[in-house]
Amino acid sequence: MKDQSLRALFSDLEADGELHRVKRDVDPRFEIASVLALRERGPAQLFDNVAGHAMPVIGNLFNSRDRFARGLGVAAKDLDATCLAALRNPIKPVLVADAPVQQVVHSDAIDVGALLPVPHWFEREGAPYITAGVIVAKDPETGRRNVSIARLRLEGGNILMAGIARNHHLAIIAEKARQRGHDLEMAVAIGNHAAVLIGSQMYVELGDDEFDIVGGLLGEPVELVKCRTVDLEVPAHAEIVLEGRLRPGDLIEENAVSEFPGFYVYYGPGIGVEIDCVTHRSDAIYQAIVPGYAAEHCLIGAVAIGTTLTRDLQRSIPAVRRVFVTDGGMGRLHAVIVMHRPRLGEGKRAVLLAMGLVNLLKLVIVVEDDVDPEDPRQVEWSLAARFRGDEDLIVLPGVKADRCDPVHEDLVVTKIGMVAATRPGDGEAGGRSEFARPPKDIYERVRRDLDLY
Ligand SMILES: Cc1cc2nc3c(=O)[nH]c(=O)nc-3n(C[C@H](O)[C@H](O)[C@H](O)COP(=O)(O)O)c2cc1C
Ligand SMILES: [Mn+2]
Repeated sequence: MKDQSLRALFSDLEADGELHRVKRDVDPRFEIASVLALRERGPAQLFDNVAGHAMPVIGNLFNSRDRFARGLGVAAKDLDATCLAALRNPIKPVLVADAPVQQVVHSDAIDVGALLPVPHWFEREGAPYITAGVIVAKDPETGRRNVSIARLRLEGGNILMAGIARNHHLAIIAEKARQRGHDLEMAVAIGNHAAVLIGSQMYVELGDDEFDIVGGLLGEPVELVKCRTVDLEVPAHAEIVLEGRLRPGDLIEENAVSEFPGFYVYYGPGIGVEIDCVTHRSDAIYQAIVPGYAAEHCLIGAVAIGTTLTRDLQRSIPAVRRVFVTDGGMGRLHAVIVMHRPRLGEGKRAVLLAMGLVNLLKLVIVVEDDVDPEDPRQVEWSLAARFRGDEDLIVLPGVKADRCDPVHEDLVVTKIGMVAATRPGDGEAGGRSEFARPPKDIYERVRRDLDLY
């Protein structure tokens, strides 16, 4: 078995200067948020001295594709392939009896804010938010497990508020419980291996267990342990677990909360949560993910959306090589589809399919597979070189938008597709798009021996 903990990565990162230890005293009230925001794309930050708490905080851990790949133990260039393989070859979890995450158990007079160093992020948010909590629950109708992340705001003592988008499986399951007139048992795992975080974000069907994808990512079953007070199982190697109940009949007004575009939004009430038990490692580390428009928050979703779309598009359009969801598009709203010699009109078909499958997408650009979608300069080159505004642009006004879209009106938005692809005959000798290069034999010889120059 691999080390399935978050800390598995630390010594590796530290050796490469990618883990910075913040020794100075920091206030969880806005100060951790400020340091993490200012070092958004830098090394992971381990705060050893958080005012009022013995427990350290780790932040900015998975803020790049390279860091995520390291977390999964693969090369950065293999990150997408690893995710695709996991979607195709899920592995069921196993139960273990002994779990580091249950080394310490608190089961009475729970005060979540006293036990955990939860950061207060942004000025107009009402209270601190748990942002890296992986929530496990079971569908009351089918008994099938669901695993996903949703923000949890501290309401004082053992009460939290969960902010869950209505179309997410967790919200659907909570609604089923409400209709049956009871609460929904839930457990929140904090401080998770990269595989658990990415697995929790994969677009699978209601009823599909995200822990099976986690196993696929790990290449072995994820080890779970039975919770102490609820009929659920959680990753045995997590740092911290909260056990309790979602109370769908008990709504709590949220007011301002940050969203991935970087703005405050006002969604109305969230669902009340009661926590009955907290377990953690004896030397637990609290994981925090900066919410809002921050690299890590955007990236986790981007990897999952990009790889599930790659799988889905390839089913109908084999010319699709990859779907890449961009950073500037907040890891949610903009995508680049890479295609190999798309036939006439096939790029537009891919755009429509991607937008149909993922409600969030509103700008989709098609490029050919000589372009690296991770390099915005190459994508722009491709638009400058291959895109004809009159023929290759799709403008679709009045399409259903995601509620997170910053410019929707009445939940509809204009969606844009741009196809920057070559046409039959492009690239031919003597034509207008023949690449200018030195003779191939000389170029290849120099490429082979470049280190000698
Ligand atoms: C760091 C992070 C924070 C997130 N916060 C929320 C949130 O507050 N509310 C929400 O509905 N989704 C949130 N998500 C997105 C969901 O976890 C994601 O869409 C998931 O696939 C939903 O799964 P489900 O449909 O199985 O419930 C967050 C994702 C990440 C990576
Ligand atoms: Mn799900």
